[in-house]
Amino acid sequence: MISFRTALLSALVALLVASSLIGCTGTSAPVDERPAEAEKPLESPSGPPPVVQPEESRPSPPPAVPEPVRLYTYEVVNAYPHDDGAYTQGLVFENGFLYEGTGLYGKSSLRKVDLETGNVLLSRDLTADRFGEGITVYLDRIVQLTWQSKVALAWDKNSFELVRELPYPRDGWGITHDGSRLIASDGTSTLYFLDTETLAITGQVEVRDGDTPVYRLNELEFIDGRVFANVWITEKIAIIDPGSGRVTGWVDLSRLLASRPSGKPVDVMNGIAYDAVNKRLFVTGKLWPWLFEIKLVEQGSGPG
Ligand SMILES: [Ca+2]
Repeated sequence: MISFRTALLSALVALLVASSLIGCTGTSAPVDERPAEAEKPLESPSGPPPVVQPEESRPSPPPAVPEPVRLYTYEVVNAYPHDDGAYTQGLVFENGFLYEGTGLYGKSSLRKVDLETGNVLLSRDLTADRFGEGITVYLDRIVQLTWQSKVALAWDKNSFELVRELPYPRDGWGITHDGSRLIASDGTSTLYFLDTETLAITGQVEVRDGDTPVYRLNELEFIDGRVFANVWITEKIAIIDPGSGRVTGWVDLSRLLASRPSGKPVDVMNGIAYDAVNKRLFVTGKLWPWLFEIKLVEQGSGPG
């Protein structure tokens, strides 16, 4: 009897021991209940500062909604005579005068023009093998691009003497400046930022309206932090954020010249100038008989 009870106890003990062993080695060990911190890798002393919250606990930022593209039409404030033989490729207003660069082989020039009368006060012709393009006035120099001669011209602003020629290894279309950099177009969707002395490229940006590149950027004007660009061969001006290349607005200048027909053949709209002192915006075109002062009128906005 005793030996039977002993055997029964031994069996029970063995059963308990076995059960205990299964509990210790079972696959149901509560791994998932470990504190979350135990899962984190140790942060190195040079890791992120402790004030940075984990991504999961930060409030969600609002979804990025692109700023809508503003759409403008115009009002004509003034119309001034413009030489209808001037194939306008560059236009600038400074200190009461217009500066204009004209194109075509054998007809290209640099001009200083009286706004009110359109009279040419001073001019220099380019050699017949050079097709003049955009101009910008920077300090005491006027920089004038040529279309495909791979050279840019630096003129003295006051005497119109040619100071020097600079290599320019791209097509020249439009040029302006933002106070510290020249900004140029070459007929593509790219704006190039150039050193003011050497014209070497210091940066560039692709111009896009939403996701769509905007090609054929032509005459340029820097106005209040934005680059205004004629888009060849349209009657539209793109307003561009030079930091991102994003088009922030469009100006539709349809029917501008039709309001004052001349009966003579004209070419496309080209030429934007800005009187920063009196906040006057001027536009004209190639062979246009008029130069217009316009005011932008916001019409609404389109998708960003
Ligand atoms: Ca201009």
